[in-house]
Amino acid sequence: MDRHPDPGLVPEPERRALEAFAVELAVAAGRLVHQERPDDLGVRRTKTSELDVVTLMDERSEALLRARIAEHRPADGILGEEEGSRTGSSGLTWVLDPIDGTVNYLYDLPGYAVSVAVVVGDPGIPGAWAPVAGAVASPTTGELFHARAGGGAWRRALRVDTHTGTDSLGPPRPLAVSEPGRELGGLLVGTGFSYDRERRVQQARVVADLLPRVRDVRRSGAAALDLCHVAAGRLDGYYESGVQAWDIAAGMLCVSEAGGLVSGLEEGSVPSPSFVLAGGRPAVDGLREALRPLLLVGPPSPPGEHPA
Ligand code: LIP
Repeated sequence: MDRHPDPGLVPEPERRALEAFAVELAVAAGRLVHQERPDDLGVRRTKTSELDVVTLMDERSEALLRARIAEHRPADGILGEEEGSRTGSSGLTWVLDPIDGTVNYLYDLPGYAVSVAVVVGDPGIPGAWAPVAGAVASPTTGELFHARAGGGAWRRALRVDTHTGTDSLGPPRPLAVSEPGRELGGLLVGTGFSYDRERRVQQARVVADLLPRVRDVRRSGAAALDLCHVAAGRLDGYYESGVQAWDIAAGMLCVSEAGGLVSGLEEGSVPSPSFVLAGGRPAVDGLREALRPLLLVGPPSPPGEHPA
């Protein structure tokens, strides 16, 4: 297997067509989850922990995305957050987060999105895949972010007309990461917390150390949007442990096409469920230097016990 797949091997006209299809998919699913959210939305089931919830609309959104991909691109594989993977024969796989920010959505908070990416390689293995094109639709804030490898990253106004059920997209505006330098004190940093309570103990310890040293910390609840906000220069950096390929595939392409860097904890490493770090290069360097010693220490002592 190619451990370093190159999205540039997909011809530019095909990349452009894939980006347009990713946009179409994200907008359609974004409209569905925005317009058809039931007032009495509840939790249908839980996954990795009792905090990791699935709603009816996560399932409906993924079903819509899968049906359209099967209809228009039957040879492509699919990896979706709710229904898992289907192998394809084209070498391309669609990586779908039908609602990123599900807990926001459950509580009717606006910070959720539909994230759609198409990648080369195996999205189940960190470092064995790379995004070719992607789109993130944020229907409540009326924004669409999209990118293709080598084609730049873009933001467009997204208006969903709830009466007619039609969407309109504004003109594309280019995205560029911020350039605040590497000094922590000047950085507005996004992060997120796991559904695993044990992992949150370490995440709380890390953020407690970082918070007094940076400009401030934001926790939006949706990694795809955090990455798009980095791409748009609205956050100087973002880090999180515990995110999956479907959370980050489209957003990380937006960051890299906006002139930024997305990596793992070590310099030159790839993002993985254990860690993702994004921003302009100086901000990433500054954050890595601060976070590395915090993340490489052992697990915290259980409550009541004190380390020597
Ligand atoms: C969410 C991520 C977020 C993280 C949440 C959760 P979901 O994904 O986007 O960054 O902090 O714990 O993993 O479950 O809403 O698709």
